[in-house]
Amino acid sequence: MNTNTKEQTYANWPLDYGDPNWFLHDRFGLFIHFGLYAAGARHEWFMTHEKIHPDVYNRYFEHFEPDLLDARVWARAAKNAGMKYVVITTKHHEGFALWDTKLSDYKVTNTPIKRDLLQEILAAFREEGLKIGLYHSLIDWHHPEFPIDGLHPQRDKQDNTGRNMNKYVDFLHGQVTELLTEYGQIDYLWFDFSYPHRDWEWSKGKGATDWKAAELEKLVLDLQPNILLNDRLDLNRGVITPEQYQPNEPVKKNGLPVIWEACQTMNGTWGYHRDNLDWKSTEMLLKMLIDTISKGGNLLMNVGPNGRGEFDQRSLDRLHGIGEWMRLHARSIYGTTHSEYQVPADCRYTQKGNRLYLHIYSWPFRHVHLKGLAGKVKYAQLLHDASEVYFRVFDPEEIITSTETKIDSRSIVLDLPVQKPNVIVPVVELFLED
Ligand code: JFZ
Repeated sequence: MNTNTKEQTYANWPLDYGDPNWFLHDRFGLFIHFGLYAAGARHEWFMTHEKIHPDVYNRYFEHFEPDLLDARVWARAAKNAGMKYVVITTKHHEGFALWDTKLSDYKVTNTPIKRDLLQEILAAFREEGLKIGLYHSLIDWHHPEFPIDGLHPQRDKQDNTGRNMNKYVDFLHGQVTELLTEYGQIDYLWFDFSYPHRDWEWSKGKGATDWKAAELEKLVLDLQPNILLNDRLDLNRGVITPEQYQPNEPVKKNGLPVIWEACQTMNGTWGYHRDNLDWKSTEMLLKMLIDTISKGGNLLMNVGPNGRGEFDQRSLDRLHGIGEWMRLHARSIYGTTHSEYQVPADCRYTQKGNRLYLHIYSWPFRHVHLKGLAGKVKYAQLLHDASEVYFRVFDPEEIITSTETKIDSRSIVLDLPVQKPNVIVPVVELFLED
């Protein structure tokens, strides 16, 4: 018998990729961008924004000493916010390694802090039961073999004499091998990023061929067969990663659903940015989380710790607010997904089997009409306090058709209190007939 007939469930998930079920269940992760750019404190791209030469950028290396970094505090903050996995930058475009790599001197153990911070961080998050993801930059603005292109800090030179991409690729594959052999089980690898379509005339953007991406992917799967991969290797597979925008509807490809994960900042930048004031409110961030799940995706929410190794108070406040909500509403998030029911205005549905969750973004005056649910709801309650919500079903014979009230015969109408409950986004849990 041919056992090899299993079909793909998701358009972007090859059968030889790891089992994504934990990821689809867990829904909510913490992204951490931490590197030398924390000290510059003005966006993780400032090395190239300001065209800084590695010799000058070295000052951040020489002064990198996040002495207050207690990874257990980070891990607890994530866990209390309801996050179930973490994705931490091992190396960003600046090229600095947050672990004790043997392939370069440009690493955390050669800075004043001297410690292998990656090891501490992974241990602490595992201790709190979170799954582990690594962000790894394909781009490297420090490595002397990495060919200069239009994104590179030294782009004004327009000269690649002495730079050999093959040598850089060996280094890239070598560092990935270290990360996947010396740091225990890695659940998710988040490569960043490919830009093959960019063209500056004197240079082109880099993509799958440049990274030897198919080879790299095979290496990763050989070393860690259960690992999940994102889509930024330019191989047209893996978790799709909308960045700093929310898809408008559930994401599909060739008629099949896809696995996707929005990544979002709290203030528009990924690395710590001292003077940036573009902070989203806790309410906006929470609504982004719910919105993502209602469209069948995951949310990876970023914190950029500061140069002392602490989460900024503004980030902590937001994580805390989300955590308060998650404590009471976790079951409308974990294991849920998009619902096919037509959602009323200013609301989002999530669904898990016969539990349907109505998230009310804008509190209405006493009634919400839910289409297509007549005869299908056994019981309804507010989720945060398990208080019953009355609802009425209208028999088609008894439809009220005065000019004021026209009720769709297939709808139910919820009776809500006038006062909005004291939670950021109230949720009505609807128990559907089996
Ligand atoms: C990338 C990184 O450059 C950024 O610093 C951060 O780590 C984010 C999560 O991922 O963001 C991108 C990716 C692609 C482009 C720009 C930013 N692009 O194609 O211009």
